[in-house]
Amino acid sequence: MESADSLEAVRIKYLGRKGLMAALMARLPGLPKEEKPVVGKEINLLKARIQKAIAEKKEGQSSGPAREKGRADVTMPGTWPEEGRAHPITKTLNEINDIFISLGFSVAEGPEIESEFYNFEALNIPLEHPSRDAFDTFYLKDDVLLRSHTSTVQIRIMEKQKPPIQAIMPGRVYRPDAVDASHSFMFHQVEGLMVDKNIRFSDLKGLLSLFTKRMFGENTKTKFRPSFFPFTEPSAEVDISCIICAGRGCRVCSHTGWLEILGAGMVNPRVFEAVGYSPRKYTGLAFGMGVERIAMLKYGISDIRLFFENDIRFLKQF
Ligand code: 2NL
Repeated sequence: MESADSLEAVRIKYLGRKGLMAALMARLPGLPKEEKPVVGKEINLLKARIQKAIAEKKEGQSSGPAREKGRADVTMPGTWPEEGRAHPITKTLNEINDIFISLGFSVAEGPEIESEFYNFEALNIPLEHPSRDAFDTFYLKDDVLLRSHTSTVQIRIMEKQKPPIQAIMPGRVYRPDAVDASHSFMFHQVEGLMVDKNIRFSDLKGLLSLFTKRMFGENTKTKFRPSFFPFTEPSAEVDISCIICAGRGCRVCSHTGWLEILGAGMVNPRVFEAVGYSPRKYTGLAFGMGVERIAMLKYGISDIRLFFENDIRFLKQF
């Protein structure tokens, strides 16, 4: 029974760089001219036979019932291939999508590179308006920029389709934020839009209360605070009762009992005008949330940068 080592010794003896076959080859130049090709061919044939014989021996060593040959310890733990999994942002995004899909929303996607019309003008954010600062994003050249919200996709849908519209738009967005534990120049957003006759603020409240309960648990309370967005009127910031302390007050909620999770409002009539809908005929609700923020709250992650560093020890935990 040959061991792998003795087989390797045989290989080196015959086929190695200084082996017997190489020595034969080295004598070729000394032969008469007409014999050279004949002998060279013979040597090559011989080499091939040796190679084949060694390969066959090797095969015999690794296959067959190794247990009987006494080489394998069957009590050793097996080896597994590393299993892949979804990134925590992808997981959270899928969860958000599934909730809205179950409520009859469709999912729409669009380009990350946009024009000023879709990113600003159509959303009632005029060139010189101060509210543009928060969204003023990365320009590739004049009038070509990375979108700062996925509302751009909603504008594209409204341009193409008539109400009723009920859709969510997940995707990457870009903002001029300095990176720290809770900010990133790139994050993922899910925006939602519902447009029809007689969509009311109560629909918005009902929809988002239902969403927060499905996402964070049945006992989650929802609170709407007045706010401002250029594309909605009225606008609200939406808080949920703290999922750590259930509203009693703790470090995570800065002892307020509440956590801010999304922005929302009724679609500003000027947005409808920009896409050619009649604001007298239709009303709409809209909302937007940062997926990273939702994932951080849900999984208790304290630094947004962990999502993008791709440290396998972090990613393995989800
Ligand atoms: C946020 C808050 C929000 C919207 C997004 C929207 C879109 C259209 C019309 C009106 Cl087409 N509104 N989207 C409304 C309110 C808030 O996002 O920045 N969350 C990360």
